[in-house]
Order: sequence, then structure tokens, then C-alpha cells
Amino acid sequence: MIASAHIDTFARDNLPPAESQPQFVFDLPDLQYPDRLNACVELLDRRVEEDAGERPCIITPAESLTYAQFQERVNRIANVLVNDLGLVPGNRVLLRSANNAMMAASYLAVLKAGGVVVATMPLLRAKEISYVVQKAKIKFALCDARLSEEMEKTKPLAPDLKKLAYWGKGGLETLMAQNGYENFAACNTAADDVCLIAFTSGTTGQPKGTMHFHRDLLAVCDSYAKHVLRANADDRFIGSPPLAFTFGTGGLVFFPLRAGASTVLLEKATPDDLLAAIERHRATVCFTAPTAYRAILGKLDGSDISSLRKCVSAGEALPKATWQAWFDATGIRILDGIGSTEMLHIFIGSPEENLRPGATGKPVPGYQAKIVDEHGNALPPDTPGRLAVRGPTGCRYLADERQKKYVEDGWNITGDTYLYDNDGYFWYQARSDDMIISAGYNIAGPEVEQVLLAHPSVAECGVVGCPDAERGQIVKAYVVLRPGFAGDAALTKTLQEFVKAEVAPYKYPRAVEFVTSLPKTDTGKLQRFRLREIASQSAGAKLAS
Ligand code: 3UK
Repeated sequence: MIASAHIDTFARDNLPPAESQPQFVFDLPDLQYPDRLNACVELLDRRVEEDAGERPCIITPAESLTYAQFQERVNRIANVLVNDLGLVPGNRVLLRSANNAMMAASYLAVLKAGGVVVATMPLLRAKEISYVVQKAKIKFALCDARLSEEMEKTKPLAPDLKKLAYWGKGGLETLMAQNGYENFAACNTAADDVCLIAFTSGTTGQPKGTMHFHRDLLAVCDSYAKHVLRANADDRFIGSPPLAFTFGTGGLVFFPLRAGASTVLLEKATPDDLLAAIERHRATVCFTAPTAYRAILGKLDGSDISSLRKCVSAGEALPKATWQAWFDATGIRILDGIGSTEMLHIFIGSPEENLRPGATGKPVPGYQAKIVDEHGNALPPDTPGRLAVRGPTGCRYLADERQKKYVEDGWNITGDTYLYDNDGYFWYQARSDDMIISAGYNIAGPEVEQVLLAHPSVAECGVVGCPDAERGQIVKAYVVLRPGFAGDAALTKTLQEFVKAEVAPYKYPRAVEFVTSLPKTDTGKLQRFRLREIASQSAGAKLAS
């Protein structure tokens, strides 16, 4: 390890022990980093040094900042953190805001000052925020004043949180305006100093804090963004994921800055908002989830999104039907990619000329992937098994026993069941715990979902196993219909026949329930575990009656 710049050594002290860390691989020339580096210097200050100062950097509906203006804002916040709030390197800083320029500037200011970013979803409640504050021992917070109510409720629950500054009502801005605050000398951090603790959205159990180093932020730019996304300084990024979600920070902050491009940050990014903003700002690179691409498809009439040239989809598997429909409507080949909070960003995904619709893609340059059985033995092509990956980034949970579950033998085990084909493409099957076992058959719920989504009546659906006395489990589909369709017995039959005609008949949903919405996480992922609970309850009720 390189000498740390951290005075507060909490993060480094709580790294997982060496033997339970993944193996890190740096075999790409682009991934050779010096011992000392500060991610903010490399992502932002370098661009200004290279004369991009007058180029557009951050664009929001409210304001527009050049690289030089954004840098000045970052410097002012860093000065407040250090001189007014008393931050020392290694201290964690809670950030709470929707996606806007102050949130992005605060993020980079914490990096520049040698602090550790802990960004949280704006929707979190005091109880959830206080868990994060206590787990990461956080003393400092920068918060959008519009989120003050929940923040104030957090204080009594989390007494560690002592230094709090709000922006939007003048508090932080007044401090930022002090003379001399326009410049700030970056903390000379080690490449392997922790700079980010990203909490997982926690589909089950308490959220886990994943720790990332300064060099990790660059590694995702120099692997995925450089070799697969391949955007350039003339691009204008846009998207929906929150900056508290690493899919969003990578796609909407790190990647554009590393490329010298501009980025549009939207506080509200429903499919309607996103569509309107793409048109208004002439965005060229879009990051969002599969459901948003599907939703936008239905609204394209009368809007002009001809500026778009690259679309990235992640968070959930991108159904082939959605890929095809988007291609037919726009001529754009969506880049599907699997990433995780543990790995920081996307580690499997292929560029346009190499992708295969329906597959996630091939390992991103710099990453390796294999499929293993329950003992960790590598499996041959076309055999479903557990996805194992390694590369320049990897899982380091903050003081968490679950490290042993995610890392086996130096490989990160993502919890997904995949197979790879003879050409080396990786095909998503299901979350490993979402596999349905019915009368001895293994059925991947998402595969059945993909088929159903191709039917014109289906807007959204979720497919899970439902307890069944005879078969162990049966396949059950929860379906949200498009307007104009009636969820009756005839449509149930139609959908069942439709699935039987498309895939092996044993996979068809023996039960279909029409619902008005599906349970989702803050990051927009379908909560199949909730559907499983609902399915179990209804099955139990039926047995009892
Ligand atoms: C699932 C996918 C199929 C998969 C993320 C891009 O989603 C991100 O991080 P999370 O920690 O979830 C990780 C899990 O989500 N998943 C993500 N992408 C895909 N499944 N196809 C995909 N394309 O189960 C994975 O293990 O919330 C995504 C970048 C950064 C991220 N944090």
C-alpha cells in the first residue's frame, strides 16, 4: 500500500482483510496509474489545464457552467469543507440532493479535499439515512435545502452528524463567496485512498457500503467509457439515474468529464422529462434503464431526438424486443451493459459493431468473466451458472461479513446466473435467487418476461415462482397492461399460448395476474422478491380456503 493522505483512517481501517478482497487486474496499458492521484484533479482540473476552460461542462434547466466555472464552484465548496466545517482528509461527507450542478460540484469538492463521498438517494427517509450515517461514521453533510425536512429528522437519530450545510437557502452559498475561495490546492491523495462509499440499494437486508479508491473512478472511464462507449469532447451526455447511484455518477459525471464533454443534469427525469430534455439540449449520449427506453418508445411521435447517437442501458436486462423496437424507431443500437455498485460500473458490454441484441455482450477490455458452478469450477459454453468477474475495480464492503459471499477465490460473484456462447457473448438468465424451479425444470423468470413484453398488450411484467403443492413452484406472471386492453380470462389464455409458441412450453406462466403497477427499488429495479412474497401469500390463502 502507498502512504495514505488520510488523517482520519476509518475507511482504510475498515477495508476487508486482504484474503477476502478480490484480485485486481491492471493488464490494460490505459490502467497504469501513478501512486499518487486525486480523481478530481484528473477528471476536472486537467481539462481546464488542457484549455477546455471555456467549453460547456454542466447544463441544467436552471444554469449552465463552463469547465472553468464548474472548477471554481468545486474549489469554493472544497474551501468551505476544509476551512469552515473543519474537514480533514479521510472524513466522510454525506451528500443529499437530486441531480443538479451543486450536487455534482459538492461530489468533486469532497474528492478534491481528500474526503470520502457518501451520496444517498434523495428519496431516503430519516431512518435509512441514519443507518448510512452510523455505518460510515459520518460527521459532515452537504444537502439541498429542499430536502431539509428529512435531514433535520435524521439529526436526533444520528448524533455523529455534527456539521451540516444547506445550499439553496443561502447558507452554503454565503460561505462559498468568501475572498480567496476561488482557488483550492487539491489534497495529494494516494491512488488507493478510499474516496467513495456507495451504498447498495439493498433488495434484501441492510444496505452494504462499497468502498472505491481514487484510481477506481478513473479505471471505469479508461476501461468501459474509453473502449466501449467511446464518446468524445463534442458529446453531450444526459440520463435518468441519480448521482447517488454509481450508474448515474459514472455516466453523467465521470465519463463526460474524462472526455471533456458536457452533461445535462435533470432533477426530475421521468421518461417524459428525459425525452423533452434530449430534444431541448440536443443530447447525444443517453444513460437510462430498459423500462425508460420502452416508455419513451411509446411517446416518440412528434418529438425530435435525432441528436442522439449513443444509448446505454443498464440496471436490468435489456429485452431483445426493446432493443429491436428502439433500433427500428431511431436507428440506434442500444449498448446493454451489466454493472454493479460493487464493481462501480459496467464490466460486460460490447460496442455497437460487436454487440448481439439480447446478449449483455463480452467482457469490457480490462475485465475478465467466467461462468462457474457452485464449487467455483469453470463451466463450458451454453451452460447456465454463476457469473464471476475481475478487473481493475472490485468489491470491498465496509466492515461487512457479506464480503465472503461476493468474493470467492479472488473473483467477484455478482449473484447473477449467466451463460456464455461459443462466440464469447454473455447472456443473462436471472438473478441466481430468482431462478424458478418447477417440476424439476429450471426456469429464468426474466426470459419469460422478455417473451411477454413482446406481446402488444403488455406494458410491464414480472415473472416469479409461486409455491405449488404439486410442482414445487409454478411460473406466475404479474402483468401491467397497455391502455385499451382488458385483463380477462381470454387475454390470460392468449398470453399463455403466446409464451408457449415462443419458448419451451414448460416455461409458460400457469398463473397470470393483471396488476396496475409493479414493486420497484429507488433505482427502478423490479423487486422480484416482493412479487415472490405476494405470490406466496396468495398461494397460502388459496390453500387455506
Ligand atoms: C443487475 C443487470 C442484467 C444484475 C449498475 C451499471 O445496476 C447497477 O448496480 P446495482 O448494484 O445492481 C447490480 C445488479 O443489477 N444488472 C445490472 N445491469 C444489468 N442485469 N443486465 C444488465 N445490463 O443483477 C447486477 O448484479 O444496483 C449498473 C453501472 C453501475 C451500476 N451500479
